[in-house]
Amino acid sequence: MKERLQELKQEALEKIQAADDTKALQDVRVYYLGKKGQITDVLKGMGKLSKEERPVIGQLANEVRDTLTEALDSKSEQLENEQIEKQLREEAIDVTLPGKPVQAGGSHLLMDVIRDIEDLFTSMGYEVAEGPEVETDYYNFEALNLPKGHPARDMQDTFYITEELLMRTHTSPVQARTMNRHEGRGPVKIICPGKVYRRDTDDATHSHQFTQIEGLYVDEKIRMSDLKGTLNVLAKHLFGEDRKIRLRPSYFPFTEPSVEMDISCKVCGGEGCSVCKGSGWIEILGAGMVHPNVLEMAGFDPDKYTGFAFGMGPERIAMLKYGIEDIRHFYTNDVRFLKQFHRV
Ligand code: 2U9
Repeated sequence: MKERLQELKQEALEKIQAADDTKALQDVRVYYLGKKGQITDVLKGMGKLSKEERPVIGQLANEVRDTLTEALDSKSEQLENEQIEKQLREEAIDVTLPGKPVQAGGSHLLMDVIRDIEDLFTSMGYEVAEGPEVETDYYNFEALNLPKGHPARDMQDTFYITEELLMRTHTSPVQARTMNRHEGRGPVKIICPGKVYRRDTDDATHSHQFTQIEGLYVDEKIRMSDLKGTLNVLAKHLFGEDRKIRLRPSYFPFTEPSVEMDISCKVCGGEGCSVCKGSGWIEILGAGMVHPNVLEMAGFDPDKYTGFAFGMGPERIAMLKYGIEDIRHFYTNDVRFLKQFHRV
C-alpha cells in the first residue's frame, strides 16, 4: 500500500506538471483526490491492515493528499496568472498609434441663419415662441383677419387635413396664440421661427415646405417708426452696414398699413444689374402695423395697443447672402453643398 501511495503521488505530480489548462488540472484533482478518486480507493483497503500499519499508512495518505493539494493549488495559480498575462498581451492598446479621424457633423445652413436672426432679436428683448405645425383653420386664417371666403386665402394654397385642421401656411398663428395667452396685456415681443407648408410644385424658387421667421411687437405707443428702425437694424445685421433699406406699400390682411422692405443691391450698389433685375433693390421681407381686427380678436384693445409685425423667409435670406440659386439645395442633403457652410 505504501508503494501504491508513493506511486500515485509520483504519477499525480507528473500529471499536475503536465496539465496545461484549468480544465485538465481539475480532471487530475478529481481523479486522484475526489470522493471516488485513486487515494480514496487505496484507503478503502485499510481495513485489511494490521493495527500498527494503519496509522502509518493513514499518515502517509494524508501527506500525499496534502502534497497533491498544494501542488494542484500552486499549479492552478500559475495557470491563472499565465491566462491573465496572455489576455493582457492580446488586449494591449498602443496609445501612441494615431486615432481614426472622426467625421464631425455641423448645423444646417438654414439653422445657422435662423439662429443668427433669433440671436439678434433676443438681444433686443424678444422671446422665441413656437407653436404647432398642424393648425386649426381659426388660428391660421380667421384670427389673422382672413375669414372664410376671403380672397387672400387663395394666395396660400393650403394642405388641409380636415375642414378645420391644416398644415400651417405661415408662422403667424404662433403670434395669434401667444397674444391670446397674454390676455390683453402688453408687451408681446416675440420672434417665431418654424416650418410652414404650401401646396406648391417644387422648383428652383418654390418648395411645398419651407421656413419662416416672423416677429411681433405689441405694446402701447408702438409706431411705424419703431418698425422701420428695427428692420433697418435687421437688414444691416444680415447684409452689411453699407446696405440701405426702402419700404414700399404693400398688402397683407393681418397688417395695415403693410409694407415690403428692399435692400440696396450689393452687387451693383444700386446701379441696376442682373441680380436686382435692373432695379438696384432686392426685396427681402414683408411687414406692417398689426391690423386692429387682429388685435381685437386676440383680446387686445386696439385703442390702447398698437404693434408691428414682419415676416421673412430664411431660405431667401441665405440664397441672397451666399448666391444659392436653387431652394432645393436646402432640403436634399447633398453633403457637398452642406459642407461649404460648416463653421469650424
Ligand atoms: C399676427 C399679426 C401680424 C406677420 C407678417 C409678413 C408681413 C410677411 C411673409 C413674406 C414672405 C413671410 O417669407 S414669407 O413667406 N410674411 O410678409 N408677415 S407681416 O404679420 C402678423 C403675424 C401675426 C398676429
